[in-house]
Amino acid sequence: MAEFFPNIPKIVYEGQNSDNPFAFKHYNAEEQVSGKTMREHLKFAAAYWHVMRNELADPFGAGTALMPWDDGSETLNNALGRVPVFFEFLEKTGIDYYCFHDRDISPEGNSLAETHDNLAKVVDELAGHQQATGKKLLWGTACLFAHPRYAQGAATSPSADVFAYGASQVKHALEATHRLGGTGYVFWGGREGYGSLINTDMKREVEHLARFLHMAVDHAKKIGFEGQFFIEPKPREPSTHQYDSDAAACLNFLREYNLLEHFQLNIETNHATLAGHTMEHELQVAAGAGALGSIDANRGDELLGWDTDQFPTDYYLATKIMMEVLKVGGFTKGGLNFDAKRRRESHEPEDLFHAHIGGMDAFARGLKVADRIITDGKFGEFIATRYQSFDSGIGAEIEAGSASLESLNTYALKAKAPQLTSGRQERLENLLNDYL
Ligand code: XUL
Ligand code: CO
Repeated sequence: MAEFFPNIPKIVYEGQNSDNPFAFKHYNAEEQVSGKTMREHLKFAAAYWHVMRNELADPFGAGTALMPWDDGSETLNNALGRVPVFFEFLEKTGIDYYCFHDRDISPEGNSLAETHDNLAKVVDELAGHQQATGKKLLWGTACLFAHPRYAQGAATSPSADVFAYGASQVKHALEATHRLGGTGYVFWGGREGYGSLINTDMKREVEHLARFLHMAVDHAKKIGFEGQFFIEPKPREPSTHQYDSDAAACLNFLREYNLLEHFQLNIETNHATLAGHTMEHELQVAAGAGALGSIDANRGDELLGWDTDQFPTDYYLATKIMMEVLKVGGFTKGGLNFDAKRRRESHEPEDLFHAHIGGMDAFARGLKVADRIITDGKFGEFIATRYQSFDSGIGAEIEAGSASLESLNTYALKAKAPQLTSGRQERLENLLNDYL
């Protein structure tokens, strides 16, 4: 069998003292961390769009990525030829899962029917490689934002024909995900928003989006797809405002349109920061509604203000993320998808490996530290103590709903003036440093 990355060995764990750049320093797939292997905790996935399709162009210049296996054409043959390359990548990195958009894996045809046909053929090829390697699909999605027909949205387009076209694409992408045993299906509404309100009926567009998602839920039932639906929040880019702008907006939308029982959130770090939130904030908002489902792992750059999708190599970030994941009991149908791309300057195939090795090691380290922090219980105890006035007496009455303004007025008039207790933020920041 041809090797597409002949100079890259299978990446194995060598431990922290290794100076081999093609080895893991922290990710040891079979190592147990509180009752589960690292592989089971982390559920790493590679993004087909970044690994196989990202040419590393930016708004100022053409792509730089060297992809000797790719002839650059939008043909079915070229699409089929990428599949073994991707599976060699998964094998060598030891990444167990992957994610795709329909248009990453297969090209548009001359008609919609031909487009669907192309998809089915590549899905067959993927199924064969999954079978041979044991690799699994984490989630699939439909690309409803790249083609010019979706310039004004898909489910929120002012054109009903575009809506129908998008629906047709989702039908097939959902069936493809089902056929490949995907445990999830994602909606990221890249252009489901507006460029300007001057030409937009926002209320109508949001209602259309809800209709669209209900149709997907109904179709999943019909075909027996039991995977989890996810919405992936992002505030803007490419739209000026995206309706799924952050976790709170998504949850409100899902509740308003009776979709909450069918959806969880796929939270992406760089989207959180674009929304003006930390990743921990977005994860906690999702977790609070029982909707923390999956993660798109990456990071932004504080000096650039856009979705740079860099690889997550920051130990603090990975630790904070894994604390939230452990607190909800781990992933079920979701996982950690590297929705991350190399810099335009890192254009050689081996850079794909350095990038994923760094991300996997950061999350492995984050997992171990998060587990120690949670097991030690110091942060948990501090927070529990901080709120202990609600555990009994008047606080318990407030939480139980048995207090009123009247009863609290009577209480407050008799009670001593409230005393401030320190929040100890700096002390706790020092404590976090002790773990890292
Ligand atoms: C875009 C983004 C998408 C989604 C899938 O910012 O994150 O790649 O993850 O459509
Ligand atoms: Co993403």
